[in-house]
Amino acid sequence: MTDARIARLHGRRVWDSRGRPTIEVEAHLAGGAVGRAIAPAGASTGRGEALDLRDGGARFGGLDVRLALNAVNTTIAPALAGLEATDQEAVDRLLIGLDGTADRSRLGGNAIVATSMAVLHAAAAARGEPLWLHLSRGRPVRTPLPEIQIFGGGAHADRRVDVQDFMVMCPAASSFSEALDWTAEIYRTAGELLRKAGKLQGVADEGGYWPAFDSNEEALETLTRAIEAAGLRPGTQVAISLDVAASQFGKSGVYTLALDDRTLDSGALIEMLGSWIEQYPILSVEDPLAEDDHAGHAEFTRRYGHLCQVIGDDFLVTDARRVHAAAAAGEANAVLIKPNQAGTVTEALAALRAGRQAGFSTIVSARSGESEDVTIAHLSVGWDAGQLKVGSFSRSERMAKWNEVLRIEEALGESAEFSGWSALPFATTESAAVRP
Ligand code: 2PG
Ligand code: MG
Repeated sequence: MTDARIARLHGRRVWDSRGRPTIEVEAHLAGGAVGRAIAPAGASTGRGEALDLRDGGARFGGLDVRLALNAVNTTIAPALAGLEATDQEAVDRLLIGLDGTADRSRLGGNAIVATSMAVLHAAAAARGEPLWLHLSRGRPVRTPLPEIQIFGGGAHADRRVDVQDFMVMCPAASSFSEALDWTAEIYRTAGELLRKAGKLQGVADEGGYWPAFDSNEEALETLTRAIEAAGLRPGTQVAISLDVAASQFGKSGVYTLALDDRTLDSGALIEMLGSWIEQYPILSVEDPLAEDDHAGHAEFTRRYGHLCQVIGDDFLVTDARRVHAAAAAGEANAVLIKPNQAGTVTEALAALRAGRQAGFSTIVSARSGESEDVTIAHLSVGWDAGQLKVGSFSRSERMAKWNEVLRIEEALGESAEFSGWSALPFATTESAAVRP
């Protein structure tokens, strides 16, 4: 291993997949190793997330990042100089202390996460290892089950449909690459169905089709038909995964579905989602209720947690303490892991470990604002998360992550084990088969 002490950090402003400014950090180590990472950005954010610091004012719609960039180059860089890049916990502890706020609003969650991930990359480079291998520390790993968006909605498609993500998972595929093959056919077929119906309006923020559906349920019907038209069996081979992102259309137990022209209380929303679970091959539901609706989450998990994965995203914000609390209260059975929600790599790993300890499934996830950065592809394998959610099957900021996992799968060679059904411990092919 070359000398892994941090010699120099450099922050620069780059642009994300929405054409908005973001932070890239380069970490240069004493022995010559270099690591680089770019901060992603959410659109449907949870209240408990690390703050994405933006300048405000008129420039770029208030989204410029000069304050956060300045924090990297003038506050963070000198403070980290001389630290061992391989001691990620010490680096992240220092970053957290340097910021000193609960929501990372002084230096900016974007400045902090880009630095934390850049140091991680540099440490792997100093060891001469690919990042996934550096993270696995010799433990066995699996390639993740991908959750891939086919239709976009919610905050990512100007609320064209209320539900944010209509995704597919291919747990019966024999490998990660086969799961992508199947998804490619479904994505293409879904596009054809929409085009023929005159309902295709381009693609949403994460590359899924921006659909002109007349109801939320029409998306589920169309997706099920697309799976069949692609020659695959809904339920036994390919399952549907939803990100309801309910905080976007509900709070204090009142939910307004604009497309369906309905206002529901928690109980009625649970009923509606439950009827979808009974009618369609849904094996995963993210944020079924709003982030403030603990009782709703508990009720939904009690009723449907044996049939599907109940993921906390905005609800758990990649926070180990919230994961422990939700597990104790039976409010979820899976946790989304977003490094920029937690703030640092160490905190994201702590949330993943908390989930694993509680028997939750774990899903490493991208944000709606992304870039060519592929760190999360490596985290999903190196941490053996079991699942990876990146958005759709188009647009290069999404494909970069899928393609990176293909490279990792190839590097793993014969020993590459695909997580497949093992990522969904509650589901058996039999339990999925009883549904249409
Ligand atoms: C989510 C993410 C990614 P955003 O809600 O899971 O789909 O969206 O990055 O906008 O929070
Ligand atoms: Mg979400």
